[in-house]
Amino acid sequence: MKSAIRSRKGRKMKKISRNGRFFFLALDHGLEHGPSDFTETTYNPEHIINLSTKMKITGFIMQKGLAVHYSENFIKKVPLILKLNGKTNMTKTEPFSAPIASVKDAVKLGADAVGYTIYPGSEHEAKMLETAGKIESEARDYGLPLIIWSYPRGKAVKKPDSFESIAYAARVALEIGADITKIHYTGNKLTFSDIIRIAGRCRVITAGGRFKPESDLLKEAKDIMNAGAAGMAVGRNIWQNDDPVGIANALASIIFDMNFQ
Ligand code: FBP
Repeated sequence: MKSAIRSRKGRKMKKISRNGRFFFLALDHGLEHGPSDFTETTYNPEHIINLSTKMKITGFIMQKGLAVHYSENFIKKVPLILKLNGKTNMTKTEPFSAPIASVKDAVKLGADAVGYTIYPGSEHEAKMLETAGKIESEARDYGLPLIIWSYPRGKAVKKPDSFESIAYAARVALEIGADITKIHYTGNKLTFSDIIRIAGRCRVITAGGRFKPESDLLKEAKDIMNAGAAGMAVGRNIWQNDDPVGIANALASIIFDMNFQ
């Protein structure tokens, strides 16, 4: 127990948090979904990357390619969270997120944390868990926090959005040793607070999901934080908004400034 607590403290969480909470901008969709998520304005990654420095975020999630090509635009102003694996949505086979960057790459690129996706329930779960285990050890050696995207998926997972599936996925992230897990919101404050308890000392943040009206997004953010979440990581609902900085900072006010019971 003691050594687990020590190693957890060894991770440099401060750089990616404010008031103990997290708010990350996600822009790894170019790989995950392709250009269909973007518009003529956002096709060029530089547009959002440059705006990120005006957002009250505590981390910017991207794949290695964007970090390699654009880090000079934001590094030292916005903490980098390097996503170490990914997949396209062109294949319709059992989900597998392939490693495309290493913890060493993250260190060389000046990252402040690393992110890794697992799909609990997939036929390829074993491979993803094995790599997650190695990444957890390496990230700990470098003092880098590990964020696990834990999305239950695959043909064996009949109800990926159910309480049971999401709770199990969150717990898997704790068992791997993740500092933070990024999961989908259940849509219900009460069940979500149970999930947060099930994840224990692994902090829980949520993905933004498909674009939704601002009022729905802000209400959801309040509910998620009220349930006891540690923050959010949002992509499309920020950069598909006509005012990405405005909506990001409205979310930041909820995440960082509001008191939740
Ligand atoms: P959003 O906030 O846009 O939902 O992004 C969250 C995210 O997890 C991204 O990090 C990732 O690129 C994408 O969703 C994966 O989407 P999918 O659910 O289609 O696999």
